[in-house]
Amino acid sequence: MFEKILIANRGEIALRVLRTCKEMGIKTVAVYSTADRESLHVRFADEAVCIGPPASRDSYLSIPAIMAAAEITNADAIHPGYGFLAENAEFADVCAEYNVKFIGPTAEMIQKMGDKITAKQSMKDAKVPVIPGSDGLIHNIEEGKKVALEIGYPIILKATAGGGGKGMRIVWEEKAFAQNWDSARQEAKASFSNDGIYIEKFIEEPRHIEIQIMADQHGNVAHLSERDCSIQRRHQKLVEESPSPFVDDKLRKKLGDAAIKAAQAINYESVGTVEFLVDKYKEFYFMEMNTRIQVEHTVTEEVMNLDLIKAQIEIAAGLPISGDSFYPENAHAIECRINAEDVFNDFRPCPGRISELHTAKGYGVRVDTHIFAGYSVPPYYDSMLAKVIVKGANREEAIAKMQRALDEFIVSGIKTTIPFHQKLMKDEGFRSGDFNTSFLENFEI
Ligand code: MV4
Repeated sequence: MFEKILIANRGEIALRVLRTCKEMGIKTVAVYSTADRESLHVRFADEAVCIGPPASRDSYLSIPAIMAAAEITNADAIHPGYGFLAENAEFADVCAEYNVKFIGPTAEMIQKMGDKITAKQSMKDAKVPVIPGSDGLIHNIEEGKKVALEIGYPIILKATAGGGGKGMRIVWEEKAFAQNWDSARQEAKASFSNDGIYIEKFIEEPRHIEIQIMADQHGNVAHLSERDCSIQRRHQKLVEESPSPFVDDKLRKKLGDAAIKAAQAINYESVGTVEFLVDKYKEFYFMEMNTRIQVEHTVTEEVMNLDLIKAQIEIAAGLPISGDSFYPENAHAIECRINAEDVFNDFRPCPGRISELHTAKGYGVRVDTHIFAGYSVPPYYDSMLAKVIVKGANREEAIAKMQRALDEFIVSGIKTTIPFHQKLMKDEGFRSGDFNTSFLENFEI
């Protein structure tokens, strides 16, 4: 097992990783920017190294700064958390070069899944269902229109380097093709320095359902059931739950088998997530694979009764997973993301000082957060402050528990997304479980 892990992240996930390291008897190194000097991950770690000024590119995204911190502290592994360098193949490569274990998959696996066309082709070869579309990149408008006509409108243009909706355009009819082509390419080029575009049939009002998997270095792959992440706003997830109200045992088995096939196809190692779009007929399609631990891993932890960070560290150390079948508890977990945002003003970020704090507590409630009374939310990073995760015997009980948890979660001094979640938990559409990724487009807070 590792002796000392450097945590190349900040905020709640740095704390989350640190806690498991402590429980496993592993020493920890925190890294921090000058904006995060007073953070809890710095206070609770065995050692802490300042890696630069507030801007991410000069600190949490600086590979030289982080490798220097690993070197001077003699860390034998690095946990990247999520965001920042978690899916940076070059970083994984540099770690390998320095003989520091990157706690995640290899650079090659990250690269394969990071390029969407390569990923899609690997899945097609492995007989995982993919969305009908172009065979690779589209080179010009003429070729694009031809492919679109064959598939049938509406179609969607996607950036091969994409993710998170950037460089994505829906095209409803041929006469709108050229204009959308130009804007998709421009956005892709500006965002990823890669203007490669491909075409897919546009799946209308799908659910976003993802399968958590884990795969060890010995060829064992297991899936850990699904999360429904359909409640999103502008590609930012706000609520996740497990099980999905839409997934029955038959669909769960099919999704699980497909996710395992996906991981096996690339000899995947580590924890990971296979994302699917599921249409109203319960047909499902591979969308992308995340090669990191995700924000919403906690809902899976609650229903599976399993520490996913511990599993990730054990896998990285070469330990085998304990079997190939894991079953969820007869329970329902929901997570609400509490962000420092003004929900009445277009979810505008609202950094500032937290003057008073009372987090939710009690039976079946878990709060993962790095904030405390007197903490100042810096303006430089992601606005997520806390995750409220509840577990109940069924969905109705979980919603009731979330409502009472949100009611006793008090943050003064800054605006948060709590009022949004309170409204959502009362909404008949949400409560019915009959929603899709378009749900929040017509939701008035
Ligand atoms: C799609 C789609 C419909 N049809 N692809 C959004 C982000 C990127 N990962 C892929 N996305 C989508 N791809 C086809 N062929 C709809 C979306 C989509 C979406 C997907 C998951 C969750 C929320 C979404 C919101 C808008 C669009």
